[in-house]
Amino acid sequence: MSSKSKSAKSQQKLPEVQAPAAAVSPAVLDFAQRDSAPFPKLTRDDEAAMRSIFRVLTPDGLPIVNDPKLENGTGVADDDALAMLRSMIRVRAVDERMLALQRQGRIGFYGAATGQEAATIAAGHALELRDWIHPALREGGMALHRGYPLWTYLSQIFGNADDTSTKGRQMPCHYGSRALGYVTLSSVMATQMPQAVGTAYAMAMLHEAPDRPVCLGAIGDGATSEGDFHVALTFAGVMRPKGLGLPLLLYVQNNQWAISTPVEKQTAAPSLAVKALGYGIAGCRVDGNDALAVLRVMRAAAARVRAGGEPILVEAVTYRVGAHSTSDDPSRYRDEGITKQWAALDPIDRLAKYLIHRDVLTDADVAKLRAEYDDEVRTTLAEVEKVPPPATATLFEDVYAEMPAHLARQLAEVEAALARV
Ligand SMILES: Cc1ncc(C[n+]2csc(CCOP(=O)(O)OP(=O)(O)O)c2C)c(N)n1
Ligand SMILES: [Mg+2]
Repeated sequence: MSSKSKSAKSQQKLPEVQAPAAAVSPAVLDFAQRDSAPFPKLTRDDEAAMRSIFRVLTPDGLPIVNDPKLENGTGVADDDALAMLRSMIRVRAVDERMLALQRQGRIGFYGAATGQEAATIAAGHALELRDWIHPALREGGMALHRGYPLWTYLSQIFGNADDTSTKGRQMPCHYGSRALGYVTLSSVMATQMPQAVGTAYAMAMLHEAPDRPVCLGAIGDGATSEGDFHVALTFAGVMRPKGLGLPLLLYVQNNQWAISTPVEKQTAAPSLAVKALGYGIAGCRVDGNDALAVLRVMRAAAARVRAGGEPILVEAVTYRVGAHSTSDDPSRYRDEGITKQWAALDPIDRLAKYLIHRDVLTDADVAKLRAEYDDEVRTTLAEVEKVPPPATATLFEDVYAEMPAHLARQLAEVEAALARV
């Protein structure tokens, strides 16, 4: 560029452009301003519950439901709300740290539940320890909430010698614990549903109503398009062990995206819960960013199926604020301006504001909790990273009761090769 045109350009007066205020997306507005629907009846006749959304708190954490017949007016004890908040903050701390670690090349993969902590933790909190969970990718926090040690959780991500659940043979996030009734995650979408039907059937055969262990099968919105979802709902509708309903909770975290496919492309149905109707079982929708609402619905649903009632499909409406996984870049297929609007409906802030409103916590207490869990993750991580990989022999174990000669030979070859490097 010549110096003449340069100076002409610099003298040019640029028009003052006012950045337009980000328009609030109609979907976000509709979600944020929705009134709470009445508490769902959890029967197959309650069609309204399959379209409208039950919630207890406003997006600012103020109670919408204030029923003098209920504990605290909301139906949730402060201890329960606090226990959930703690786990939600802890999961956020783990997720944030794991995302950073993957970017630094220290772990290979991670799937965060950012923005979905209420949907995950409150559903887990509604269960008893003897209940079973068949989780999908966003439910790792349920395992932590049940007592899965952070050490083992992080070891599974590294696939090190302390990865007692998968012995370094699985991708990160595939935690599992027999003791905690937390079945190892299967990556294959929707497999959780028929498996959960089977586990619920077993619970019904082994235990008597009204006190049966319950099984929760969890999937995402995208998995509702898989054949397994429909297979499971068919069985859930017709299998009646001992003449009773299955102790089964089918739980769908509708985070509105299945990697790059939005939920509108997944189905033309007015909700995912309404799909239960076609199979003759109960369904309902709950605000998945409202821990109190999720807890109340899931507790009522668990009590009902425990006692012998019909199985229930619960759709928790939430939003995947982050990427699908560390292998994904959502800015390539969605408007991240809208994501920011969903992020403003953060479930952790909402529950924290409620507890501050109730004088259970102060702002400083919440900040302290965040710092405490951040610290726990950092210090545990520093030690877990020092744990060596699993022993070479574990590559060849657990298929046969006794290692056959050809595998023993291969193990010896691998060990000899490793000794040379
Ligand atoms: C049967 C099958 N098809 C495709 C995939 C690849 N895949 C992994 S996660 C995913 C999207 C899952 O979306 P959703 O069910 O909404 O759950 P979310 O990840 O949003 O929690 C896909 C397509 C898979 N794991 N299994
Ligand atoms: Mg999804």
